[in-house]
Amino acid sequence: RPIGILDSGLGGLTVLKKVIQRLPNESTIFIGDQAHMPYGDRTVEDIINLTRASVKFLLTKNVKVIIFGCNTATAAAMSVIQQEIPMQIIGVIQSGALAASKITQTNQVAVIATNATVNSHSYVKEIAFRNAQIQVTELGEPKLAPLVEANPSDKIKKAVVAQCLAPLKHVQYDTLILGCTHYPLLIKEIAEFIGKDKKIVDPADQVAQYTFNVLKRDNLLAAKGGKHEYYTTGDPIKFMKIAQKWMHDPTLKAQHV
Ligand code: DGN
Repeated sequence: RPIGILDSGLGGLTVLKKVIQRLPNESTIFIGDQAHMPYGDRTVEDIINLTRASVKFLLTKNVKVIIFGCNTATAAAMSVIQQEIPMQIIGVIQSGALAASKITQTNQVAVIATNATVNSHSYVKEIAFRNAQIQVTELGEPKLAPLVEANPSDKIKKAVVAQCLAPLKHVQYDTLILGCTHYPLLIKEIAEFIGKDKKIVDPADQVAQYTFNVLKRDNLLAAKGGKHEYYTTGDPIKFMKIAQKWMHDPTLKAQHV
C-alpha cells in the first residue's frame, strides 16, 4: 500500500522528495489541490473542507498513512480530520518545531509561513512545548507560495523574496523555519537573502524520518519497488512542468482529478 501526501499545490513535492529519499522502497500517491490554491488566506472551515476532500481521495487509493505536506492544512485541519479517520496523519509543523528547537543556539527562531499558519500560532505553541526559553518570531507571507506556482524567472523570484523577507532584517534569529512547503522551492533565493550565518530548517527532513519511524513501528515498511503517482485538481501540464524538474524525473506524469 502506498503513502499518501497532500498539499494545496506544488509545495508538498518538497516533502515528497525527502520522503522518497528516506524511504526509496515506498510507493506514493501525491495530490495537489491547485484548483483551490492558495490556502493561506482562506478561513479555517474552508481549509478543513478542502483538506478533507483530498484525504477522501487518498483513501480511495488505499494509502497506509497520510502526510499533510502543507503547513496550512496541518495547522487548520489536522486535529479535526485525525478524529474522523482511523489512519495516522503525519503533519509538518511538529517536525519543523522539533528540528528548530534542536538547532537554535541563541534560542531565537524565526518562522515564515502563510497567514493562516501564522494566525494559528502553531509553531509558537509547538516550540514552547519543547523549550519555553525559545523566542519565536512569525512572519506571514501571502505572496511566496503563489510565486512558486507561477514559476517566474530567477530574477523575479529574487526580487519578490527580497521584498517579502525584508522585515526579517529587523528580527534577531539564528534559525529560520520554512513554515510553508512551497518555500524550499525558493531555497536558493531565501538562503542568499538571509546570509550564511543563519541556519534554515526544512521540516520535511524530520517528516521523512518520522514517517520511517511510524511505518517501522506499525510493521508497514515496503520491501521493494516504489512507484509514484501524481494528481492535481488543476492543470496537469502546468503541474508536470515544475514537478518533472523538481523531482528530477522527465517521465513524471500527472493526472487531473
Ligand atoms: N504549501 C502550503 C503550506 O505549507 O502552508 C500552503 C501554500 C498555500 O496554499 N498558500
